[in-house]
Amino acid sequence: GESKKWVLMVTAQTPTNIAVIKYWGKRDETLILPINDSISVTLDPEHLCTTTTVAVSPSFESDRMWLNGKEISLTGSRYQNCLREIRSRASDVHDEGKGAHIEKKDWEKLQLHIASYNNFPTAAGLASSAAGFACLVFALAKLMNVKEDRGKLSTIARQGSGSACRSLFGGFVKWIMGKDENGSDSLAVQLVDEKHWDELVIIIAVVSSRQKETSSTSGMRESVETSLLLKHRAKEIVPRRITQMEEAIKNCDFSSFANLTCADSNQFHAVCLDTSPPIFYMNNTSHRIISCVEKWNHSEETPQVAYTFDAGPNAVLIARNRKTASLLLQRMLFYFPPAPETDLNNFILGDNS
Ligand code: 2P0
Repeated sequence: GESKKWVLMVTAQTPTNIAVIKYWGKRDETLILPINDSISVTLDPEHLCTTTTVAVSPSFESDRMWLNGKEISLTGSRYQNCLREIRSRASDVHDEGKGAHIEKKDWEKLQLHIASYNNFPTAAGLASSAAGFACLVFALAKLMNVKEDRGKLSTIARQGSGSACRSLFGGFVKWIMGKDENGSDSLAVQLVDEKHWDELVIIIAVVSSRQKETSSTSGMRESVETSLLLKHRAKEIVPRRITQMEEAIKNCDFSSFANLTCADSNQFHAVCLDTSPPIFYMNNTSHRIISCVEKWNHSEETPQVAYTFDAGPNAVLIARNRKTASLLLQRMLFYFPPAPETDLNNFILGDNS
């Protein structure tokens, strides 16, 4: 096309996901291939999501990206790998209204502008990179008329951030570690959709919205290098847990689901302690939340709430139903009364350290 006036745009919204069987450790750092399968639940799109707009125009001079309104560099290999993989699968796009006619080969030369927003704190252990790369890859695939299924797109999102591959699907999702050296079979599959187990209520207790000290990427590298517990976990523990978790999810068996989720979170943090030097993601408040939930669960006939913690101190609490969720909130507010002058968008627990 001669006209430099047109701009084509696509906007997508992608929720983050929370692992109930954790991914921790890579066997290939460039392709981002994990040492074990993992299972996650994708949150509702209204909460904890990324919104990304991707635009293409002949008037753009270079690929550029803004994250939460601030320009960031796209030179990192993770962005470059995602952009290259998507561009190589682009198809013709014709927009008569705008006079835009893009042929497959044009996509190599056309430059992109990308604007992305998180509606939650970045890098506070709330998996912003998961929603971010999933959304970026999904939006670019739409813009460039990429004709691949979501499983294939998940292998591209994976190269941006491992956990991102799981955010391409709703409901419960498994990231299969795969066997190939090139990563083609390391992809996400949906186990059940979001309607399958809709009584569950997920509450995120923001213990601290500060940035974490050890990034997941370097943390898991150090664990792979130094933790014997991680080797044992990946080989002997996780495979069985994956099978049991799939069964629990299929049967909506909350008791089994909660036991597996809590045990796997605790083992992940034990691996962090087993790393040299040790990594501390949870703080005192996190530990108090665990005690509180454990006491409650043991005082009932069957578990009421599951907890899980990622690479940060914030608690993800999964209640078996709405009634339990309301009791859980009451308990949390009693034991951790909100400090004055807190950000009312978040539910911030007492000890804001
Ligand atoms: C997970 N986490 O399964 C685990 C549990 C944190 C604890 O995936 O290096 O940001 O980009 O692949 O995906 C966080 O790690 O790391 C993560 P990279 P990622 O959700």
